[in-house]
Amino acid sequence: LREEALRELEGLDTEEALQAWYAGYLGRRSRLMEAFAILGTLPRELRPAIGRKANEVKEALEAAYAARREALRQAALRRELEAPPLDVTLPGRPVRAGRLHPATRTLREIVAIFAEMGFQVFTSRDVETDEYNFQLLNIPPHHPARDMWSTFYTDREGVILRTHTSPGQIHAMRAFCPEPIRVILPGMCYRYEQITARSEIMFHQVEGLAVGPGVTMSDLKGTLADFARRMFGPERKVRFRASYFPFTEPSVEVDIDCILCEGRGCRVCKHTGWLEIAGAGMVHPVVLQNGGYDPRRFTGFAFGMGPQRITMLKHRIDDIRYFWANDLRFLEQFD
Ligand code: FA5
Repeated sequence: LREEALRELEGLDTEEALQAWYAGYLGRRSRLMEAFAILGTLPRELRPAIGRKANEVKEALEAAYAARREALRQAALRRELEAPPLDVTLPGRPVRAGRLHPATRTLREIVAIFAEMGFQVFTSRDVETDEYNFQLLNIPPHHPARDMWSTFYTDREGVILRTHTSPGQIHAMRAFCPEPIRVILPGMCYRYEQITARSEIMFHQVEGLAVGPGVTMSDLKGTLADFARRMFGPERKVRFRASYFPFTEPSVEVDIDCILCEGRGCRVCKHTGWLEIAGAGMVHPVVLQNGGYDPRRFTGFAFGMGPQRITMLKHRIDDIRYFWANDLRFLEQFD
């Protein structure tokens, strides 16, 4: 047994093989251990000699096992030391830099343009009350204009997700009153709508609000025309169409002329050649009053634009669903 075990041990060169060898020759079920187990059943006079012999074999195998194990460890160490050294001058793996989401980039661009015109950013909450989202904006319960905004309601009575950034107008007025105001309010809005290539259930809006003595409709037109030219280039035409919002009077919708050029040909986008970018108007006297201002002394203008649609126009994106789809093939195009 001893000869056989030692011969086998000589040829082993991995840790796993060594373990298997140990279990086979020195483990609880090995032949050697069986010899110890049956020692008590042997005739009394044979026991000391056989016991001694078995112990000798056990000690010899254990010593050989330890020596072989140490030899293997030394060999592994030698191999490691002889291997070529790590070249610390090799170029490292490139770190993939992140980039801003196209929606964030447009928001920042819009904020920067309005900042140049003297507007500061005012932030307002996403989870609103019915009172701020509708009633204080001159839209009482059961007013038919509520149909313009399909609303996400919550379990809490009167608590909703804002359908537009306009409730921020009331928050801003109440924060600034009686001082004049020139703010923009960027933020996410939520509508329970059919998702299509042009409409999402969540999208950004940038609200604008200016309140002061003698603010007029021409201030509104000048501000938005100037914005459009800074954002889309000096040749861009801006069109104001009469419209209706309960919180502005008069109300308008703002379009810019829209020409798409691809390859050799240019075409007007949509059929009319105009693309709507915002709703706007003069702040309704009731809304001014709800914000704390005396409508006989103060007037104001407000607008609400959709930066996703503006980004689509600027980068010729034909489907709004790309924005929140987290598809890197889309996102990586905006460097
Ligand atoms: C409003 O939400 C008014 N609060 C805007 C306003 C503010 C008018 C201040 C007067 C004074 P409207 O529902 O039209 O209006 O939305 C404004 C803009 O938000 C739209 O022009 C569009 O660009 C964007 N928008 C509206 N619905 C969606 C949608 N489902 N997906 C993406 N963008 C949208």
